[in-house]
Order: sequence, then structure tokens, then C-alpha cells
Amino acid sequence: MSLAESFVKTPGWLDYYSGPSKPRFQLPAGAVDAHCHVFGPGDVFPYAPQRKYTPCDAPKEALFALRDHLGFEKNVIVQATCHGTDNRALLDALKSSGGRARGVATVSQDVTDTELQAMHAAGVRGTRFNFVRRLADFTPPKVLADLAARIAPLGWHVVVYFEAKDLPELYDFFTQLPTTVVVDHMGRPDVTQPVDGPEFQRFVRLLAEHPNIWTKVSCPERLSQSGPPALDGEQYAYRDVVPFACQLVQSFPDRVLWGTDWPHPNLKSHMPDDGLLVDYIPQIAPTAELQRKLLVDNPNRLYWR
Ligand code: 0GY
Repeated sequence: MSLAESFVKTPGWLDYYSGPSKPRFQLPAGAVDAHCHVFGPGDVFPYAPQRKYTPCDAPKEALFALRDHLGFEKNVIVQATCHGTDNRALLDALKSSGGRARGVATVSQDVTDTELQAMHAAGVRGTRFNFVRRLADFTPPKVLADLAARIAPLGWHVVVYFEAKDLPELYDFFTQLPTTVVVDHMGRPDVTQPVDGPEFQRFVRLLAEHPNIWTKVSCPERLSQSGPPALDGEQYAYRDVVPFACQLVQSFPDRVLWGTDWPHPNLKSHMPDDGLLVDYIPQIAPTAELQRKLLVDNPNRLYWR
């Protein structure tokens, strides 16, 4: 039996949308998809034994084809938990991108300085700390703080992923990190709560009081409760998420990033049409200036300087 046959997708797994539409929104020149992943292929880059899910393969060729179809110039590829701390699929994608991809790796405390330098040479510019319990096992904060201190001299930043309900206990840890900190998916707010309510305003305060903290205003398809989904030509998808992202884009225009999150791991209800996801962007960044900052200036400053 080949390795490929030994990976069986998690039951109920939704594969990425095939044949996405061409966006109506024309991305500005130099736009970066600043949050996406590669998965496998499993027979070349096996999934990690400690993974919490087994995805469909989503190789670099498919990611780069989507980049070109949607009109992005570049990608920031984020190590997904299904590959654990084995960054080979990520590094391979970076090396084949012709300089058009940068990466965010996941590293353990055993990583050597030589390995960190090799990752930097391949295009890695950050490491990700994952606090979402369904995705990753607990790592003691001291271990993470030590890692942050080691990557800081490389000019890397820390990407953090957590659920809004866990922010109070993580707040002090985040604010003491010595690097730029990028929060995935707006800190995953509960969008049935008011945008000016205490939960989301805690997150707004985190950014307002800490100029080194950025956020990705991505993943409406994951956060939305009432849709409508980015399917069937819908031009105003995920309306319930728009006020949350709008507030962040308006308040912190120089510290926001956007990405497709392709191939959208672990979605349960539907798989978005990535072309329509791009059409969501003008709802949250309504002017050309905000769009340029979100899609071009900010990611280039963080990843290609
Ligand atoms: C995302 C979100 C998810 C998964 C991962 O690394 C991952 O496995 O990030 C999720 O399941 O919410 O950003 O892709």
C-alpha cells in the first residue's frame, strides 16, 4: 500500500471549491493573499502523526493556480496544524514560488538556529502559536516565550490563533511578546454579539493599546452565523461579519491583512467560492486607499522588506 492510500480524510471533510468564479472586484496590482495553506500531497509530505484532522491534498500547484486565477501577485503560506512542526511542504512551496511566497512556520523548542536560518533563507518570516484547542495540544507559555525570543533577532513575527472567549487569559502573554504579533481571523469573534459589546471591544483595545499587534480580517466564511454564503453569485456574502472587519480596517488601516484561507480546513457547512470571497473585500475596505493598504502595502511591509 502506498503512503497516499494510508491517509483517509476526516469524515465529513469538505474539499476546496472547484472551478471558482472570476472575481468582479479587481484586486490592486501587487495584492497578497496573506493567509493560505498547502496540504501535502500526503504521499510526498505526509501528514503529522499528532494531527487533529486529515485533509484533502491541496498542493502548491493548486494554490499557485488559484493565486493567478483570482489576480493575486503573491501568497503568505501559513503552516497548518495537520503538518505539525514538519514544515517540508511549506518550504517546498516557498522554494518553488520564485520569490512570490513567504511563509509562517510552526517550530518546536528543539529547532536549531541553523534550521531557523535555513527557513529564513527559504522565505519564512514568522512562527505560529495555536491556542485553538480542537487544533493543537497545549504548549506551556514559557516555551512559547523562549521561542519568540529566539525568532525576534531574525526579524520574524508571531502569528497567534485563538478563540475570543480565551482572550482574557491570553491577553498578558500576547502583550509581552517582543515581536510584531499578528492575530488570525480577528480573534474569532462571536458575531452574534454586538460589535460594540465587551467581547469585541476587548479585542479592539488590544490593538489600540499595542501598536505592535496586527490582525487578519479574514475568514468571514468561518465566523458568519447568518451568511449568506459566498456561493451562487452572491456579491454581499457574510453580512453579519462585515461590521466587525470594517471597524478594524477603519481603526487600524496600517495593521490589517487579508487572506483567502484556502483550502479552508475544517469548514462544516459549505465551501466558499473563492472568487466570491474576493468580492467580499470591498464590503470591509470600501475605498481604494484602504484596499491598497490591506492588500498591498501592509503585507509587503511585513513579509517582503
Ligand atoms: C485556518 C483555520 C483552521 C485551521 C488551521 O492550522 C490549521 O489547522 O489553521 C481552523 O480549523 O479553524 O486558519 O486555516
